[in-house]
Amino acid sequence: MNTYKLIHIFTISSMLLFLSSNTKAQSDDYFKAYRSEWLQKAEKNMPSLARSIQKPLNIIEIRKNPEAFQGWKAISVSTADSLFTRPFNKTQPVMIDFGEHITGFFSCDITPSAITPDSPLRLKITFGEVPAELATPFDPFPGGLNRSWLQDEIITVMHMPATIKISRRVSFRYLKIEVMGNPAYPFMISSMECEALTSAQYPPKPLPENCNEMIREIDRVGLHTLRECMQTVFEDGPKRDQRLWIGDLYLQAMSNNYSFQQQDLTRRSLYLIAGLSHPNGYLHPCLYEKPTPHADSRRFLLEYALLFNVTLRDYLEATGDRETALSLWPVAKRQLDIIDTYLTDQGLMDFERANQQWWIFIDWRKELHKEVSLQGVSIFALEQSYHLARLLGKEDELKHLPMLIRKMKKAAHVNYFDKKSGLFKGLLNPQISYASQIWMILSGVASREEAEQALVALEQMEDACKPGTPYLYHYYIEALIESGLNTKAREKMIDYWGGMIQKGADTFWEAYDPEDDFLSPYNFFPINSYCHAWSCTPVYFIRKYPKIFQNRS
Ligand code: RAM
Repeated sequence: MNTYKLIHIFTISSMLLFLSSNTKAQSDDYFKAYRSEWLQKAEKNMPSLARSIQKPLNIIEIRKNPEAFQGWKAISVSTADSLFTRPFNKTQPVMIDFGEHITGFFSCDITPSAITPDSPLRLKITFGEVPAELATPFDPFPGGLNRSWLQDEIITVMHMPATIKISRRVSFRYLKIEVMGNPAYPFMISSMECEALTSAQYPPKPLPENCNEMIREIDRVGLHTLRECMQTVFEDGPKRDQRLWIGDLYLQAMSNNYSFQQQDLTRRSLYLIAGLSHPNGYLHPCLYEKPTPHADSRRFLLEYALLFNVTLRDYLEATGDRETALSLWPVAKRQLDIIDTYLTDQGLMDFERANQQWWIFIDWRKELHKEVSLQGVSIFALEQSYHLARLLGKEDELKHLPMLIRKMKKAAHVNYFDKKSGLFKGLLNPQISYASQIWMILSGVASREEAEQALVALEQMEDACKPGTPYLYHYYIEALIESGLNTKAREKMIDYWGGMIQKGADTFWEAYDPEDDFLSPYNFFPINSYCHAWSCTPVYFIRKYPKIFQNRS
């Protein structure tokens, strides 16, 4: 059984236990007084979607190439127009490149040619964000998520001419059309288009001319990634899961602050999350908008609930919108009770108990041990929440926090810092991971000197547990900057996100390991999302730190 399924079953059962005990104690609705107002505000902040018509660019072949990302390369063979004037070749699939990643509704016109059609026409259309999705057989399906996320659609055309509209919203750059069965008549695909959607309205100012070429490319692809994920909420990925996740929102919102500044979208997302919280007041990690907004109540994710507070603080600083921040302050305050529940007298988070009752995510790397990260992310959230309280004049409500933060930092240092190696490691598992060092730095447990040493030492450790997603890599870059390792932050960004570009990315990916093109949290790489919200943050770094990222070298 793959890790995703295991996590899933495990979290559902422990969650049910946790929820039932919690709801019994708190049978009333914690936010009864506010809920409907929050949901109304979410509705009021619904952004409009900008629509544009995108046309196909080229007919392509997808050829095997061991040098190419996942072993497949798209090669243009002619312009797309040539498809529209000739009878469709029934034996060979046709593959088309739209030239860039698009999210929207696809349609095409089918016309008979010469002989009267004597039977329905059946076509299979497969949409792919990357070339390998069109070249890899989907069945038998080995993945850990539902196969239905894969974008292959079968359509039956009863009469011609006809306009075919694929009813599901698709997310793709490439598509493949195959004729199914054996129609005894020629036909033509006389046109095709995609109505592309995004709520990102105002493109940010371009980077200065003299900015390094690769950084400009990273910024362009990052903006495109973010733009595609900006729909009527911040989605995690327009192909999959098309959902609002708090952890993704945190990174999207901060990148949005430095780019599109579409603040109604952040406001809507924050209000939705609050309005759909569990009756016990804790936040569900993700939610769906359709048919009507509802939360995914199967799983709770500990650090995502806490990251709501950090997102709210960022939002307040970026917008000065005290009204929203004050309205949502009770939510932020409630999330801090999660930390209290698992805090030992010593000032450490009780990892084993928390890990039984919550999903602690940190990264998709399955070997990762998360004890130290949990302590770090909890301290980080407490600090940020206190900062939020100060901005709102609410610090009196959190009087105990400064002392608690000091205690937790001290406990972390005493228990997790290994003086000999200069690295942080857990009590339950001696694993050295990037995640542990990152969270000990971002929480301020490591001194500046220790932080710098730990990050440098990590690189010498071949067997350190490395990030498997741009999500954790974001925090890595943040930790490098925090430790004064600016040049390294820049180099690492160019290596990692530039690495995706060199492998052909025109939007950034959900999972990426430079050494393993097939890494998939779901046991089947075609179901990975290749335009994924949490990977857009170079947009934030490049614009927030122009001195580090916007020079020529
Ligand atoms: C996946 C999605 C999402 C992420 C969660 C934890 O299902 O990729 O982006 O936030 O995992």
